[in-house]
This record gives sequence, C-alpha cells and structure tokens, in this order.
Amino acid sequence: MITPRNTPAITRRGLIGAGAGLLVAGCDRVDDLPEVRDGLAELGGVHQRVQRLLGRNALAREYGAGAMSPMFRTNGNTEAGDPAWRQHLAEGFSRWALQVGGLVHRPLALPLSALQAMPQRTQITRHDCVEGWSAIGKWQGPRLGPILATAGLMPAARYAVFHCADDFGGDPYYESIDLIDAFHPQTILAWKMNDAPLQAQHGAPVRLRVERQLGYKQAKYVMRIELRENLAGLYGGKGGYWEDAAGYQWYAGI
Ligand SMILES: Nc1nc2c(c(=O)[nH]1)N[C@H]1C(S)=C(S)[C@@H](COP(=O)(O)O)O[C@H]1N2
Ligand SMILES: [Mo]
Repeated sequence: MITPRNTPAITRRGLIGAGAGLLVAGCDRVDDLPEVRDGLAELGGVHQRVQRLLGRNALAREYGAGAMSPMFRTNGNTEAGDPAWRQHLAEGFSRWALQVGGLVHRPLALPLSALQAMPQRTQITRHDCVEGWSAIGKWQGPRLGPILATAGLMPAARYAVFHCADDFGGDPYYESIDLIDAFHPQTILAWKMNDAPLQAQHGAPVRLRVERQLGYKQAKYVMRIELRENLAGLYGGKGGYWEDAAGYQWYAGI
C-alpha cells in the first residue's frame, strides 16, 4: 500500500534531471534550455503514467516553510475586467459571494466570510507553470469537496467548472476538473497565500488550488462554480480557456 507521505516525490524537475543527465537541484534556468523544453512534452506523458500508477488520490508533495519561494511570480491576468469584480475589489470583497450552481440540489451563495469560517486546509506546495517556471507557496482555504457536498450534487454532475472574472480579448477565463479532483483532499478554494489575504494579482478573492495539475488549472478570480454533466457546449468545449485557445491538455497532471 502506498502511503503518500513516505513516497519520494517524483517531480517534473527530478525527471528533467534524470532525462537530461543534468544536476538540476535549485537551478531554475535549466527549463529555458530548448532541449529541456522539447523533452518536457515527452516527460509529460511519463508523469501521467506515473500518476496513474500512484492513483488519482495520491497527495501532491507538501513542503516545509523553509522551502517557500521568496518571490512568487504572476502569470496571465493580474487583474480582472469584470465590472462587478472591480466593484468588489474596491469594497474589499465585503459584499462578494461565490456562486455554486448547475447540477446541484441547493445552489449556494457563499460570502468570503463564510469561506473563511469553514474548516481550513493549509498546504505548502509547488506550482508548476507549463511555460517552465515553478514556485513554492503556502495556500489556505476550505476544501472544495465539503462545499460541493453541502450544495448536494445531482447524480448527473461530473465536472466542476470555475467561471472567472477575467478574460483574454473578450474570451472569459474558465477551467474545469472532474469530481475525483474536486473531492481530492488538497483541492481547496484559497483565499490566503503566504499567510496574507490573496492579492489581486494572484486571483483575489479566491482561486482554485488543484495541486496535482499544472498552473493553468489553478483558476484565479473564481466567481462561480457550475456543476455540469459534460464540457461540450461550453465556450470552445475543451473545458478551459487554454484548452480551447491553445490546445493545452485538459488533464494537466504533474
Ligand atoms: N483567471 C485566471 N486564472 C489563471 C490564469 C489567468 O490568466 N486567469 N493564469 C493561469 C496560469 S497559466 C498560471 S501559471 C497561474 C499563475 O498564477 P499566479 O499569477 O498566482 O502566479 O494562474 C493560472 N490561472
Ligand atoms: Mo501557467
């Protein structure tokens, strides 16, 4: 039986090191090498096979406070254009509420204070962007699973879709995960990052953390969660902004 706590982490960086025969500990620049980047696509397949072997419920590696990156860069949008979000930002999100709807028995509107009052999970994890940078940060928020359980999933519900307040050229950012990831113990709605309320550039008031997948799945500026039976018929039909726009994989397993 696999106990995730004692399982040596198989990391993207570790695999790059093994694959390229390089000593990469602590070296961020290796990701910029074209040969390493080219190898990454192949290694992505290895990751997914490894993840299948370990099981979808295995935990992502968690780190000690000493491993936290001194700087956690941003990527993608660093603010949202939705006028409602801008108003909420100006009001410190005091009247904001997360909507949970779609295939649920009891649609919810959860103010930030309600999310903060729920049992919290804190985790120090490594964020891996598909573009080749990583950062270790501390995230806190309620687990998504109990929130969905409170809403009461209808039998047909298979995906949780995260509708965000930002867009690229008019196309809204959105993401989706299946219910295995939605109920994974490390899947949280983070309103705190590195011991402070989530900053606007990192997705205030709340972002998804789904720790066993790549950066683009970590939806920022989440306004609404929609439970759906399928992803077809929603925007480009591929389940996420980058999946639609650039053909990124829907299941972005690390
Ligand atoms: N709403 C929204 N979520 C998003 C993005 C975005 O542009 N908009 N960018 C994604 C990408 S590609 C990455 S790597 C991370 C970056 O998160 P950060 O800005 O907190 O570092 O957010 C992801 N989630
Ligand atoms: Mo990313």
